[in-house]
Amino acid sequence: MKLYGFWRSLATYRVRVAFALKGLKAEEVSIDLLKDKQHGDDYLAVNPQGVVPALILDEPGPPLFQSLAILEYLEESGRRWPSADRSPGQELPGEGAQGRRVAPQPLARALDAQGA
Ligand SMILES: N[C@@H](CCC(=O)N[C@@H](CS)C(=O)NCC(=O)O)C(=O)O
Repeated sequence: MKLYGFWRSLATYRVRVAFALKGLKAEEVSIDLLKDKQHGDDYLAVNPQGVVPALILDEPGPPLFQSLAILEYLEESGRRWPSADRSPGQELPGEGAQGRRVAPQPLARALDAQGA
C-alpha cells in the first residue's frame, strides 16, 4: 500500500497510528503542504479533494481518502488488531509499545525540518 501524507498532518498521523497498531506497512509519499503540493495536478489526480492522507491499495480500486474512511477500510478488510483476542494486560511483549512508539516520529521530523 502507498500512503500519501505529510509529517505535520494529524489526519495522516491517525492513519499511521492505525497501521502501526495493526502491524501493517505502507510506502509513504510526502505531499509538502507547506509548498502547496496538495493542490498540484499530480496529487489532485490521486485525491481530488486536495488534502492528505490518501491511501493506494495493493488490490485494484480507487484511492481511499478521509482518514476515518481509511480506518474503516482497515477494519472491514479483516485486518485485526494484534491484541484483539487478548485482554488488557495480556498483550504479547511489544504489542502495547507498538502503538506508543510512533509518537516521537513526527516530533523528530519536525525538529529535522527546522534544522534543530
Ligand atoms: N477530514 C479529513 C481531513 C483532511 C485534511 O484536512 N488534511 C489536512 C492536513 S491534516 C490537509 O491536507 N490540509 C491541506 C489543505 O487544506 O490545503 C481527514 O480526516 O482525512
